[in-house]
Amino acid sequence: MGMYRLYGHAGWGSALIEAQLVWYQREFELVDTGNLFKDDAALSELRKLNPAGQVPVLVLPDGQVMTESAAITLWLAEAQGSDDLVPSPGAAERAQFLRWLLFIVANIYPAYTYMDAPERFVGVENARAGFADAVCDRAKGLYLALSGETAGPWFLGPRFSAIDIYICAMTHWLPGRPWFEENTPDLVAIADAARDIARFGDVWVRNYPKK
Ligand SMILES: N[C@@H](CCC(=O)N[C@@H](CS)C(=O)NCC(=O)O)C(=O)O
Repeated sequence: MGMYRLYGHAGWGSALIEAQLVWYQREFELVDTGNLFKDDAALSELRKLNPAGQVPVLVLPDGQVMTESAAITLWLAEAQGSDDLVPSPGAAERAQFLRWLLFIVANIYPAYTYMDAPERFVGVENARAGFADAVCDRAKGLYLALSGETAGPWFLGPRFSAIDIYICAMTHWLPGRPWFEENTPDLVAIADAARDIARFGDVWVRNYPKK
């Protein structure tokens, strides 16, 4: 089998896919895009692969380009013939897995597009901070909803899944670890436990040196 090529940046959404490739013990080349918010040339270059100008981008061994972390998550499980991270069709956890995976990428994840770079969306300079705060409040509400659905010890119950990988990565992002600790301790517990899984090697430390 050929090699995967993952475009990303330490700590960003590429960590979601990096963790899965490591889990599946697949060889991959990591291409650092740099900071897409600061480097316009890097952003234009990445847009040739992903029109949204975002990571993760995964080039498959046959040269096809894949984007969208949830699509990649589902595809990798199929390609591996594994239900380790994605409950198979017919599994009891399948419906809730799909529901909350899509909830995360369709509802929570876009908040970062807006709050990470409010200047792209709000022309009036002194309205930007308020806009970013409002988007962050929306994300907080959605994280609280996610937290309310946590079965424990993992999101879906006794069974680890890719949703726990999302929770691990995203609890290192805004609104910041202190907020997650105070408001969604169950998500933080999942993140800490995921970081301790030896099979992930140094993925978490590489992307998030500090909890
Ligand atoms: N829907 C996408 C979202 C990806 C995304 O928002 N990636 C962020 C990094 S965490 C990004 O590349 N942002 C750069 C930008 O928006 O310019 C997915 O699930 O893969």
